[in-house]
Amino acid sequence: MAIGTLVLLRHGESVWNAQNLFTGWVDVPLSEKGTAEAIRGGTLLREAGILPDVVHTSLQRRAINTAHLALDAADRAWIPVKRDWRLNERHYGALQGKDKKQTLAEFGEEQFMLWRRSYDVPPPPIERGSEFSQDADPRYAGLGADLPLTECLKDVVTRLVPYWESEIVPDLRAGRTVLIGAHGNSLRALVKHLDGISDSDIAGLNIPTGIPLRYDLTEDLAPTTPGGTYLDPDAAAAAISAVANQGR
Ligand code: DG2
Repeated sequence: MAIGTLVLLRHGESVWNAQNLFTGWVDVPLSEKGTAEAIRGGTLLREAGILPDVVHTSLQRRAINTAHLALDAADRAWIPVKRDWRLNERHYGALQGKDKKQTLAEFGEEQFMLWRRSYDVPPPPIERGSEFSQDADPRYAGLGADLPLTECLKDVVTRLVPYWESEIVPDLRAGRTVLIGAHGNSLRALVKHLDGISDSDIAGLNIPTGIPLRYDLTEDLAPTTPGGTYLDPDAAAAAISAVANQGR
């Protein structure tokens, strides 16, 4: 028997996605296109008859605002919200603020893809106090030694799964429909966990902006449909290949 429905929503296009810059923990806003994608995501939820009862987001405005715009479009802006840094995007270390195309040209395909998609090779750490570091950001003041200076996907799995288990699974077990507003790589980490994707195969998985991905889960938290179901599969397929080809 299925327990509650889970919907994963990567934020709409951000202004740095539009400029092809590595973003990570830098708190950039949505672009105009991203705002429209978020509203469209909510319309898709409404049309599918999916009514979230609770929303979990990262601490980053592109995910917070996308979830809000989507819920507003679905007439669910009033539901309870939980936010946590464990849903944040992967910290992109010293690559934060760098142009993806220039990085590819400077370091070559192999290194570029190791940094972007390998499971366990983090980019070089960001320098404390540098322009795109978060060490003076008050929202992370309580993190202490947990504040990352860089992360690989494995690090994201390590910090995200405890939040999944302690905060999100109880909502699902209570029969709630849960919306998660998060990011390309934090959602890749969650999908890896849900679908049991291997460390090497996860390199080939990309998540498009603004298109809700629905999962129905069994009692033992296995997806009834492996990989879930995008609410607009054609748009998702096109957007997935655009993400895969970023930097080229
Ligand atoms: C992107 C993902 O994260 O980039 O940090 O640049 O989802 O928060 O826009 P998001 C970033 P890639 O790993 O796909 O290059």
